[in-house]
Amino acid sequence: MANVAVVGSQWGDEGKGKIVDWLSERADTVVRFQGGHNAGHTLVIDGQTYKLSLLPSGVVRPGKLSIVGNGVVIDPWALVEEIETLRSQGVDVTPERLRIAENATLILPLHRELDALREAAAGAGKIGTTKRGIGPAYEDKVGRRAIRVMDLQNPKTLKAKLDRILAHHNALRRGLNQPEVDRDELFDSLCEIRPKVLPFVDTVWQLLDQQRRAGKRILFEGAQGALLDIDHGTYPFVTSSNTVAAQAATGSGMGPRAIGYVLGITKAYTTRVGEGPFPSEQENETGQLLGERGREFGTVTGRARRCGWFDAALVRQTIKVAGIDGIALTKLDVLDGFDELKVCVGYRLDGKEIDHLPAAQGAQARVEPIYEVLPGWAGSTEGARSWAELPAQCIKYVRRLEELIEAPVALLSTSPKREDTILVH
Ligand code: 2SA
Ligand code: MG
Repeated sequence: MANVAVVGSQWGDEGKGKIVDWLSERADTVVRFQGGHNAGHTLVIDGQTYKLSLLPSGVVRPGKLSIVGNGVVIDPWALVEEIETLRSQGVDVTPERLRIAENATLILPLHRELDALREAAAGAGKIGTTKRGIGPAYEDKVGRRAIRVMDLQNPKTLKAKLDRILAHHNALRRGLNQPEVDRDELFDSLCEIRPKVLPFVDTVWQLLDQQRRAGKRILFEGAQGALLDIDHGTYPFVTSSNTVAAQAATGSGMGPRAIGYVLGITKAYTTRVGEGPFPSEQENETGQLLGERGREFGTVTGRARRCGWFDAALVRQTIKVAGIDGIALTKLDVLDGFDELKVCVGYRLDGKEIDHLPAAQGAQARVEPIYEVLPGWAGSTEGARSWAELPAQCIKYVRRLEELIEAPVALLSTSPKREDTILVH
């Protein structure tokens, strides 16, 4: 089996956690390569529910190596809390099982504060972030003043690095009428957390190279979705990292040929959390029904997700920019019992028909969806474990989606349970 990268093909929450877990059974190593604890992956294994934010899904399985790559932004306090919660659930998170890239960027409390302050001040212009400090931490990374995991290893140079980052942030905070951050206090709190982080730190690119040479199977676990990508998403209503599959290489310290297959996780309808355009959104009974039946609430923040019909035009687009080879179609059972199902196949913009979402913010807000109406199916698909168990109309729906998105369905998921997965040949 080739090394697989799993990415979301919509706005996140496509059900990646379950699929990654399903695939991790067949992998040796699971790697996170972007984002931070803004992700929320729910895993249900043997009736036990695990909620992961920062750690790779492989961490709950014995015998797998989990890696947090350089492309991830790490809040060390959130990291330690997640490790401790897992330990209390009986998962032994040891340095044999988990490695963290020395060159990953740290999220500091000042990043979280800035994220929340900006959102509060933005009024109608807010992004709807998870307020975890993700954006401000990536800004400092690109601004070349970030504190990185390896800086915890060297307290002597850490003070000078803190002076540098605080010169920037304290100026910003003065402008926002916020108290300045005290260098020594921040230094002390980082020194307090460091013994809990340092045992996991490693030269991850080298470790991954050794694994590759030894023929180990590596699974790259994306967070969020392609429409939240900083370059290709619905900018500025996006997250601050690249969420497409190419980032799996950069964000873990490997070349593009390390990835053999890109699996795009795709929900059979569409959801989005936070602000921003959503052409097929249903702010009506349909949207409400999808939300209730699909239990569409954020893993991390508990926010209700906006819901709408499947947008094939958008997924066709993300399949291209994310380099998706095939999709895993999830939550098909949520569509059980609808008389008819609408699928967005393109848009109308200023009287013209277009086949993709334009890049301009104003145009994205103005497009009107063009729908194709497909018959629904009677009966339940929940828990189906073979193609033969699906109603004929349901198979037709899936086949039509494949045509519209120009990619094959490789996996079908019919419930949150790991066993309820159909491999499509
Ligand atoms: P941020 O915090 O800077 O990354 O937010 C920027 C935008 O990215 C969206 N975003 C997400 N959308 C869906 N799911 C996400 N993760 C959690 C989950 C969300 C939760 O998987 O359940 O618990 O609410 C996620 N993370 C970021 C966010 O809504 C903004 O639109
Ligand atoms: Mg999620």
